[in-house]
Amino acid sequence: MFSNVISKIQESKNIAILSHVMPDGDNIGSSLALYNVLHAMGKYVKYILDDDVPKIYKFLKGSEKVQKPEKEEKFDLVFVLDCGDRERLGKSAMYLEGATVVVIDHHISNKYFGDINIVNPKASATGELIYNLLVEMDYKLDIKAAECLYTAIVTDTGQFQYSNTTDITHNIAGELIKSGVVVADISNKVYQSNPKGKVLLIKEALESLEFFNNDTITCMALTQEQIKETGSVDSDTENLINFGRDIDSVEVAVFIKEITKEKVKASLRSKNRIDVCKIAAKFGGGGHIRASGCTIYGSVEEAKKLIINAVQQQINGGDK
Ligand SMILES: [Mn+2]
Repeated sequence: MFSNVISKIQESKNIAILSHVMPDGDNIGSSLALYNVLHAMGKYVKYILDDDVPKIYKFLKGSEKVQKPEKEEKFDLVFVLDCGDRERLGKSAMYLEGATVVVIDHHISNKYFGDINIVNPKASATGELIYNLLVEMDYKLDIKAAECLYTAIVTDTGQFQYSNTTDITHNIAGELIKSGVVVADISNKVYQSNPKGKVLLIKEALESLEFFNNDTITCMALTQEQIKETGSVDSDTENLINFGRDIDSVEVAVFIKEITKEKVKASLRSKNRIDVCKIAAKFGGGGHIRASGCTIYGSVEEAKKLIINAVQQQINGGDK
């Protein structure tokens, strides 16, 4: 599956790894795993990301080496991981030019914008695909790279709870544990290390919770002012949407985050039957069947109306 990619790695001297803005555990974990391996192989490699690495992922090896897309530089080979659309790369997209681009991803909405595209929507996380790549490279995983991949998988599967979790996911997790990963240690660092500001933000998010359509839809919204006042950072909003989804009557949860007064990021999660990727696509976004997102140009209130309407139509129209 990866023979093309492996020969490209062998041929290349300057390699960059890029991923989407507003990073999560999967794109950081899979990118850092690949970064550490290529670095250990003696390659000149840079991991470039528009945003800061969220605090909870800073224990991962190599996180201190992540660079911002500030300097113009040419690379022979550019990996784009966990990112379905070049628009989601933000400023980092400038490094695609002139390079052989390898896209490795599991988003069903992937636009195949690379020269080589390894896209498998059945993979629970891009971390699974990077694991497969390393196996095919005959690379013996050390604990540090294994921790990166385990973090990628545990976060993108919602701690092995989402429907994307398969026997393959668990087999890979098992192999990573064999390589030295201590499960309780990762849980402690990723899930039991909330900064105070994040908890205050959870309080604000719950305060904003609204129910629609006979309690089958929830919506929460946060403004930049709330993020600032609670002393939290943008990435602290990751997963807050789960509070709205994890209610017995709810099928779809919506989470709206103000980016500016005229621009918001909307996230969608569904539980059993609604394809939220279709809803996000109506607004130019994408993602997975059970987890998607889009950007809407408008105020929080305007975006809320638009999205709730679209979700309501999907739920009531029988259109899955
Ligand atoms: Mn992912």
